Amino acid sequence: MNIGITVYPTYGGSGIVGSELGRDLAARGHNVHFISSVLPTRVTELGERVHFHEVEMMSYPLFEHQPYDLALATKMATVARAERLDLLHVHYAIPHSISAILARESIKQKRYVPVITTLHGTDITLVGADRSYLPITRYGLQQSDGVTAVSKFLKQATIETFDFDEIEVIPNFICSHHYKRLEDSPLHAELAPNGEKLLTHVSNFRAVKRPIDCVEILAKVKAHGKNVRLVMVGDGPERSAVYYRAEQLNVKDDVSFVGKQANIADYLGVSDVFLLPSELESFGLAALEAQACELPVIATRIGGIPEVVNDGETGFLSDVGDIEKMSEDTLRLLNDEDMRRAFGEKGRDLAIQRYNADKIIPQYISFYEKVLQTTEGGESLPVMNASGVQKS
Ligand code: GMT
Repeated sequence: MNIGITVYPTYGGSGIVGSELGRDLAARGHNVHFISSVLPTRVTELGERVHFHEVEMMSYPLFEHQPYDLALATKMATVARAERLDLLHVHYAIPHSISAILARESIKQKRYVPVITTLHGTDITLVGADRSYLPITRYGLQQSDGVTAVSKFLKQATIETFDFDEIEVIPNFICSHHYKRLEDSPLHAELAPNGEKLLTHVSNFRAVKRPIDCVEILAKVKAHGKNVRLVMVGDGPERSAVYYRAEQLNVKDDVSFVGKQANIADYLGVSDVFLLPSELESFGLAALEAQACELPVIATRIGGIPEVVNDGETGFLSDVGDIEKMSEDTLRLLNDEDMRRAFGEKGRDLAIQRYNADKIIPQYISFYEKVLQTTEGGESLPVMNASGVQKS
């Protein structure tokens, strides 16, 4: 298949999922065309089957804000025709599904290019549910040729907010070869020079992730005399507030802010406990990546997290903001190495059994096939099997 993929290229889990999906589809023999403002961060190599089309923005004095959505729609339409795309798969509803629908409509006299929208989280729960975006988000859902959501929670949230239920749940995924425990990595000695245990948090430091709670937990754990450091991976709007709180709590020197990292698995692989105290998480890709690296997860019991983390088996779940319990649970794990390891092993087993790429990518391919079969023009297109071989 020739597949157009659009993601937010620099920020967040939806971009990671869309990029890794594209890379995996290319490895299975499909042609993937990324269409976005810059090359998505996880797309490190272009090649025979992985292409990038930059959205070009014209600046004009009359435009108070440049109309990215329209420029994206134009690029999608141009690429769809030039590369004979079979479908456009967009990640995050706003504005990507609207741009894709516009692109589809603008060229449908020539050929019909179906639009598949994958819902990731705040596109439904925060942005889409806001009154200013709700009607256009509903329109995007209704007009897409297929809609997927990354968790059962998100599907239910979409039904409740938008009264729209034609949604296939296809969860986030990991590559089990890439995410694993790393014994003897030099990074461990760098982050824990005095043999400290490492608590790690990975996010884009938005308020919804509550990264300040991580330093609160660190301070409480340290107050119990634990030799521990906190590794904060990522960057975003809350970073300076986190730093400030660490100073106030007198734990600033026990925190490593390592910024955005291309290879998160390097950090997860050398850590001991993962912290995800989010206010809302439709799935919790970071928790899945941590579990794949044998890290027990301390997280909140919200959104799709209970679908990913088994409370009392692969981590511990708490109410949002319950720093006391999250600190106690972290201490339980740090005080009991056998428990920490057992949780880690179970977490990796769960990640591989339920969420390995080998299981999830074929679900996307089957979904594409289903959409192509039910949309105009789909019958004449070659359909590949999961290995990239054309079906007869
Ligand atoms: O919805 C968002 O906040 C954006 C998105 C992102 O780009 O970071 O995150 C969501 O998508 C991830 C990948 O599907 C999920 O694993 C995250 O749980 C989800 N974030 C939230 O729901 C806050």
